[in-house]
Amino acid sequence: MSFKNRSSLFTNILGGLLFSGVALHANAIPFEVDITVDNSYALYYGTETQATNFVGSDSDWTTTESYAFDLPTNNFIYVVTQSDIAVAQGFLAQFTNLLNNDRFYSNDPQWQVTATGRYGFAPYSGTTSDFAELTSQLLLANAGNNPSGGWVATTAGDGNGASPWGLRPEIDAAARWSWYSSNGDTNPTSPGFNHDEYLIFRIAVDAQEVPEPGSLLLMGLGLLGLCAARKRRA
Ligand SMILES: [Ca+2]
Ligand SMILES: [Ca+2]
Ligand SMILES: [Ca+2]
Repeated sequence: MSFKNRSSLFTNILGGLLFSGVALHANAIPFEVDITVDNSYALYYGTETQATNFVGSDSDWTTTESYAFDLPTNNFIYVVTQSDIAVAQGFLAQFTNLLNNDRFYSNDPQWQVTATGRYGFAPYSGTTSDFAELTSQLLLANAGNNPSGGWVATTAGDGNGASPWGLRPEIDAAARWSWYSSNGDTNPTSPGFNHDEYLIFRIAVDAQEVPEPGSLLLMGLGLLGLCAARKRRA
């Protein structure tokens, strides 16, 4: 390959990196979610003030569901949960950013939770009335006007593998079952108890999760430098 062709090759690589970097930065992050909840959940995402998308739901803690979706940057992931108020309850999940394989769990300290006090009214179907229910509860939580006094820290319980659930094999052993504690219980995942359910967990995923155009530019310049160095040696 002549230097001229090699130069244009690296110019194309640089252009491709810059183009993809800008495009990714502007749009969304592809996520894979592996999740189960004792006893039931629905997964949504949206803005800070509105649920906009329903991803899925389930009511069997023995099965782990897997979902893939593109999360618009600066959106929130919302997990609605409710238990049967018997034996134990918990939220166990892992979230993988498919751009860079970064992974966080249901016990990540950046999660927040809010308690609605609306046991039996969890929006589990993604219907129009469910979006209205969830959005109205987001607004109450944002105003601090609900049983938990707004958004508070989650409380991590036992790790994946603990009794009574045993290991959920599709989820890393590092993940922990988490819940909201309404009564000071330092491990609210047992015994069965209504901690002002239903609950809403949320986490913000900001643009810093996405490779920055600046770092891609540096990578591209590095490739050009490598090309120039090779030419000098030849
Ligand atoms: Ca399940
Ligand atoms: Ca239970
Ligand atoms: Ca306990």
